[in-house]
Amino acid sequence: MPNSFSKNGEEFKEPHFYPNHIGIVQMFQWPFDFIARECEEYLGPQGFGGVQVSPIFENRIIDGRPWYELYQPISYKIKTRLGNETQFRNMIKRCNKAGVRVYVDVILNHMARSGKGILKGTAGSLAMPQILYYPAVPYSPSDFHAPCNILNWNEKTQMRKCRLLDLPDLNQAKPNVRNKLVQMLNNLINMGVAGFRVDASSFMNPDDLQVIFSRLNNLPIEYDFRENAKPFIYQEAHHWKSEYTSLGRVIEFNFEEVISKIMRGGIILRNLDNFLDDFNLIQNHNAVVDIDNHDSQRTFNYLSYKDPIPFRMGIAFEFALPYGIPKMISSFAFDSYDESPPSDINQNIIDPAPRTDGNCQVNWNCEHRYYSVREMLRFARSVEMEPVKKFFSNDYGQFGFCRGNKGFIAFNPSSKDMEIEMNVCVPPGTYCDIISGSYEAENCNKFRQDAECLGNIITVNENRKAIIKIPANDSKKFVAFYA
Ligand code: LAG
Ligand code: CA
Repeated sequence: MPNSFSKNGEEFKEPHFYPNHIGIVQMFQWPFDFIARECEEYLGPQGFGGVQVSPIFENRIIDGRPWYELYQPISYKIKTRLGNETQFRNMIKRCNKAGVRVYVDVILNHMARSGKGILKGTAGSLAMPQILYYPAVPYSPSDFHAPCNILNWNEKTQMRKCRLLDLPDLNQAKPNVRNKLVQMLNNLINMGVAGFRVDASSFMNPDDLQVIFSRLNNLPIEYDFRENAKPFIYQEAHHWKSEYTSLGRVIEFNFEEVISKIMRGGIILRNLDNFLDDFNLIQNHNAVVDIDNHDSQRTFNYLSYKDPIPFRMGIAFEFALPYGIPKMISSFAFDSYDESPPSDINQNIIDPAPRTDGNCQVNWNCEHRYYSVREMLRFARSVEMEPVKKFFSNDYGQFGFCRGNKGFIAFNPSSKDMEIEMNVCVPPGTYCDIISGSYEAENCNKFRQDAECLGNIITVNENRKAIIKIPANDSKKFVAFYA
């Protein structure tokens, strides 16, 4: 068979969503069983494209069980607080059956750091990080780079060969390391996983990654992947992005910052014509975007569940803009960086199961169940590939735009009332603003029926113009409707 590996990694840039599905939800720290149920009960029926599962492999147990212990692998056995291999396989089956793809957050850069003496992982395997022995893989000292710390974050070689946060750094140029990583990834592909978020990509040499990715299997056709389809790859690369866009997609982190500034009124969006250049964003077909993720939630003061109004505006803008693959996090509430996901006294993670009022169990945020998210998903699916047109903005930073003649959205991030007659592109008639609709309970179970409009009615005249009214003190601060 000819080597089908292309120079631009295009075969790794397809998310393989089922038809009429869109977007990825990072189910941060959700156990497999509960993700499976959520795929069936909510994510599939609402048209979400896929879920990103937190790291799945046996990890070092850290006192207090901080969420980040999952980022310290000890072996490639699937057994952690999120569940075991049987549960993992079951989740893949059920999510796919519900029309939702599964992507796994994989750690190829490092292994667990040392603790007190010999470590015992969540699957019972032993490891001796001080002397670089991980017998359950197995890895031994020659599989790692010589120990050094990253001191200068602008120095590429150091970044890639020294330790990130003191974590023993795998040498991906070694045949044994490559074999183990390829085997582990192929094993997941054979189980029906649709792709990977590659953790800490900029801490690895892109040439090594390219070799590893080129050895990945095709996705199995039993799960309705087309023939010769390759896994979707999106890399966590904050540095030297352009070196990674030829391998797969890259998460465009500048997007988070830009959107938080726009929605908090710190930047006025003048137009969308040069959006990518203006804000230094990578090309559309290379990008995965989000408003926040588990790191930025804790590290930066960007938008998150903690800032409800602009956060919802940000997600809406993300889904309304035809840029990259949209991703969002479904997270848990926290006060301190280290906090464990909601757990019981036996340290088992608590079922987020939505209660009868539609809200999730205490401290599970369930952002993916926000009413406005659900409606924006429908908006995005109904405007399909239509281009942005008739962008409008003013000196207050109020703005709006159409998606072809199919949909219109407007935002008022400012502290000034907005009442403007705009060209909204859709045919004359009356439309339902999907955002002002009652929020009964925030994550309510009540779905908008096609016949009823819970929100404001917008009247579009013969010239395709309508009055768009968003008071400064509006509880949502944006308006959207579609034909
Ligand atoms: C990532 N991207 O490159 C993840 O998105 C990020 O969440 C991971 O760090 C990091 N790479 C390594 O996979 C997380 C936590 C860190 C945590 C690390 C390892 O954000 O805080 O470090 O996982 O568990 C923790 C301590 C450090 C300590 C380290 C080693 O916070 O102080 O040096 O463990 O013991
Ligand atoms: Ca490295």
